[in-house]
Amino acid sequence: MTTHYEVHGTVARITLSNPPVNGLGHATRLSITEHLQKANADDAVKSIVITGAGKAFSGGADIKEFGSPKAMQEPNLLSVISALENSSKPVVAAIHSVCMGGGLELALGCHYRIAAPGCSVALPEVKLGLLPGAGGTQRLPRALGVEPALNMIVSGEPVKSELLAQIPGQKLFDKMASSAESLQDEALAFAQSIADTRPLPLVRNLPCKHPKGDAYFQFARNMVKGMAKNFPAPLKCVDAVEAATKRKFEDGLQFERELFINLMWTPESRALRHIFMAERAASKIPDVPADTPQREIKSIAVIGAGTMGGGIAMNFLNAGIAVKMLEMKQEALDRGLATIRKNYEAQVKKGKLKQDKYEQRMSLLSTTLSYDDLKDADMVIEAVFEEMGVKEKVFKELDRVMKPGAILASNTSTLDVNQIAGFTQRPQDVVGMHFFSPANIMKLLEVVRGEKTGKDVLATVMALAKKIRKTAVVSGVCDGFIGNRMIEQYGRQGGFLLDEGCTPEQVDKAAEKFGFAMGPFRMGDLAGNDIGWAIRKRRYQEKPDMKYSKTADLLCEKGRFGQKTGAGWYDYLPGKRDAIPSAEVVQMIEAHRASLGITPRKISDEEIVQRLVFALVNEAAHILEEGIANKASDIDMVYLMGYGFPIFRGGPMLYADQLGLFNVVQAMHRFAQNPLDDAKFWQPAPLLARLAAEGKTFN
Ligand code: T1G
Repeated sequence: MTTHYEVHGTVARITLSNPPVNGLGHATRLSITEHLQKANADDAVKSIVITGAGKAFSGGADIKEFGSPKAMQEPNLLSVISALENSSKPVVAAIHSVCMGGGLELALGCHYRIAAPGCSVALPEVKLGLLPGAGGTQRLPRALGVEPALNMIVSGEPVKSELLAQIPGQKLFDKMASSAESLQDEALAFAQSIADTRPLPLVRNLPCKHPKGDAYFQFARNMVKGMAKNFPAPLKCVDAVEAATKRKFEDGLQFERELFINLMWTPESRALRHIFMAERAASKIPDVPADTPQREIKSIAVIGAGTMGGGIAMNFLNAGIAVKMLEMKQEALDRGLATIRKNYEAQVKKGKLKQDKYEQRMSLLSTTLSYDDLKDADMVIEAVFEEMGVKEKVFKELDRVMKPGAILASNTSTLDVNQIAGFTQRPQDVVGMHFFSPANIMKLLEVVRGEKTGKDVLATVMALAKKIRKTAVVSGVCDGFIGNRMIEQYGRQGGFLLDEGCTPEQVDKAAEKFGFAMGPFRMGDLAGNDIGWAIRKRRYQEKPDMKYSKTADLLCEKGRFGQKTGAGWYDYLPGKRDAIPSAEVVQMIEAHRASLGITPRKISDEEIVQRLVFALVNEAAHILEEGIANKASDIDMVYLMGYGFPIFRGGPMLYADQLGLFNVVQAMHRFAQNPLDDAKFWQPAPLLARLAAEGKTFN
């Protein structure tokens, strides 16, 4: 049973018990109504308490049920709430820890609510591309007031229970418990005290008005329109709350239901729900059990105080973990320290970091020039120059000095982690931790699993990633791991598009209209075109038959590396980052086309986007079938968190699924006909071809 039932004197208590957060799945909903009936049928019972076991009152509807018939199977949440409202005996919700979404809606259907302080209260449905679908948009404005309710519903952000209780005139909480520990006893006593009070108060009967109705909602719409770009749900939240002030309760409820069901079917909601589950699934590694013992990490060493080393160190300082940073020369250490200070001071200036917190973090940071000082660290992360010879020297030193059981991690972005592990006598302790620049900002962390990397090392690193608030995705060892291997195909298509008739600006604008934070050429100018240049030079040696456009090389031969040299695919005014289309670059491209005898053609935005995105999808399908990535949703997380793929599209794999893999493969066959493209590359990866033929999806 997913709820417990017990009677204390004349009070029946129904306790939700559906770990991890008392999600209101069908079994729980059914069990609530059965126990409610039982309490109402028992003459000895005069009043009822409903509460949640474990770490939540309730985290809301069971997201795992979404899209399945179970989500709407009776008793659905509306029916459960209606049963609570119509109970002949008073029902008191005893709220603690987490009360979110359908959990709050359920509490609003009770006659009374008592809350413990410190409880996170939210209607976060908008973060899933939805709106509260079980009366929340109609009851919360009545209980809390229109404006505070609308703010909560449109933002989806949690508010502490004690703050809500202070809102003048609020009817959300009839009583605040003095503590979480005393909540249950106080709830029983409260339930006893109101047992004979009639009529039973119903939130639905409370008035719901706003003094400046139309003007206020117009203002609300204008505010929301700005932040809701690409997402339909926030504006629908305004519509639903406005309905609460203008329609009878039942009509408002019906209107809310229509809006909710429509939003449930939007691609944006599908994307946001996919991301919610994908982010949590990423930390689960198929062959590493959740209870795998972890190594204790109390102190970290970072090798290299450059941009990456400094950013990496900050992640751990922010999580309260001591860091010892090593460099070869004092001035490099001083520079690294100064950069960390500058980053923190900027946050303090913006009011994002308190001075005492800043000082506390800096107190956890120490530096050294000697490897011997690192011997007590529980883990070391190397962030030195991306060249195997340098890595070899570092890992041989680490193997010499680090204590047994220390984790030896490399921040390499493409090099072979197995080869790096081979420089040590302890390959089981070696793992890749590929941070994305800027390392203290970007959420993505690729955890690169070597052939011999220990399962406890993986479990430790994945847990540590959560602690430093990173989204960690496990990758196998290949050139470029997951993200950089895919972005290489994306960049290749960008080059071909220039050869065939596009300007950099046209390609970027098409990609940015699709929703990318930045198109391929603006991104190259930001990251530095010389990085890709170095990789291509390696490629020309390793894979001489791999086809590339020469435009990027021509650009680099002119020293146009991007913002850092004041010119790249675009021109830049000194000290400015605005990308200005460059006549010189356009002429360079045109001259190059002419030298190849290419007659430029008009290429549609649709073709540009399909070739860029399907290149990602096809390479990702190879990555999946090679076992480099464990699941398609991991690849979506890499691209969403590390490469600016539009959130509202859910990632390249979900986007392909939503388009239909059959259609993706059809387009690839068309691209393969183009003599200026790479027909070999556009052969669908076997996994993609099979899924498309079987009418299946990646996710
Ligand atoms: N349903 C099912 N599982 C859930 C869940 C939910 N609502 N919320 C969390 N989980 C799982 C999660 O997948 C993970 O599982 C575990 O719980 C711990 O989550 C009609 C339709 C509640 C604040 O949007 O914000 O109600 O990975 O790592 O950091 O209007 O989870 O362990 O297998 O996040 O302590 C609205 C979403 C639903 C709340 C806890 N509710 N959840 O945070 O743990 S829509 C939400 C959260 C709705 C009605 C509509 C957080 C949390 P696993 P976690 P946490």
